[in-house]
Amino acid sequence: MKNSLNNTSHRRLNILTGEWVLVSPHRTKRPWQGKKDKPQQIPQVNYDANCYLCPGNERAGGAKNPNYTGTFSFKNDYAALLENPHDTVNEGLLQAESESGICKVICYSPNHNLTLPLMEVNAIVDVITLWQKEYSELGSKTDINHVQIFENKGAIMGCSNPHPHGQVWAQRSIPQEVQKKNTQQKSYWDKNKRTLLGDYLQQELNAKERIVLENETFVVLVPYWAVWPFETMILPKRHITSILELTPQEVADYASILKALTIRYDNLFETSFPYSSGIHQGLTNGKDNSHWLMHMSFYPPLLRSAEVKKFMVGYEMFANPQRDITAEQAAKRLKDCASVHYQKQKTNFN
Ligand code: H2U
Repeated sequence: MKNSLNNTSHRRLNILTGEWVLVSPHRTKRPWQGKKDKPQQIPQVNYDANCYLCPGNERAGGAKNPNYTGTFSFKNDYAALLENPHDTVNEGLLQAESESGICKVICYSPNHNLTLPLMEVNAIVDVITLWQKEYSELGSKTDINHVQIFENKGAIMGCSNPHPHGQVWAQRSIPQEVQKKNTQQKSYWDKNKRTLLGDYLQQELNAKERIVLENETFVVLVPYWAVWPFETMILPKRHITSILELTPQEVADYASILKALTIRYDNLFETSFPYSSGIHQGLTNGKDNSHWLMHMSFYPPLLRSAEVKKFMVGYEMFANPQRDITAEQAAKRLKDCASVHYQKQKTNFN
């Protein structure tokens, strides 16, 4: 890090949300005797008769999956958002409003034990193509103003099943994380007629301190304001508002950088690396969303090994997020990881 903050407590601004993170790099050597979580194991079988996402199996709600051979999506049997809106409550200080939407589950592959880093790039292209289809179909409905594509990976992140899958929640209102980013990007756009994240990316490409990976279309970096120890963001180099604007070549570049990033994640602690990832992009409210630059964020919980995670407790709950390892140190650690998956490295030596 080029400035004097490297060894001292400081706070950094998240320009996308307007919130701050406290950084305490001097604290990285403190002893740790706390909780260890079991590392995430990749299942040994490519079909599990008890898995509710494997092809041909019955789901918990009684529906049967088709014998799908590529990607597959279905309406969540336990959807958090219901399709029919009900009443509004407005009683003095008690305020509530009905919220409607559609929740779907997206299976990345029929193969129970494949994860993104172990999938072929072509198969990841198919996942992105399905994301595009869902974003387009759900987003074109008049009562859907935002489409959230995300993935929880690993039991530690609350994922219910190791079968490779993600989710889409599409809804009427704009969720609050997205609302914050919408406001910040809109005010920068109105003032500068350039995107906030496009200008931020330029500054990062010049500084070179937090870049993890780069190809023709995308850059992976650890954001200056990262909260999670090994948080990253995938950003496009040109002004792309939503995944629908990606050309076929850009989709292929997206797939290959997703694979490259998740391989490095797995290699960092030689485990199937847990995270929540999500795509933030233009709203589907029918308005001009030129102020948006699409981006995908990865929030992984692991801190110092496959077994020790970062806790968002105490100060984080009552004050604001805090981290010890700096974004620059995290970027270097990820960048230095091998580009070949550790499981394949071992196979090659045999
Ligand atoms: P995770 O991505 O966090 O594992 O969630 C999986 C979703 O799958 C969860 O929202 C849904 C759950 O409601 N699900 C079904 O729709 N059908 C099933 O048979 C089991 C799980």
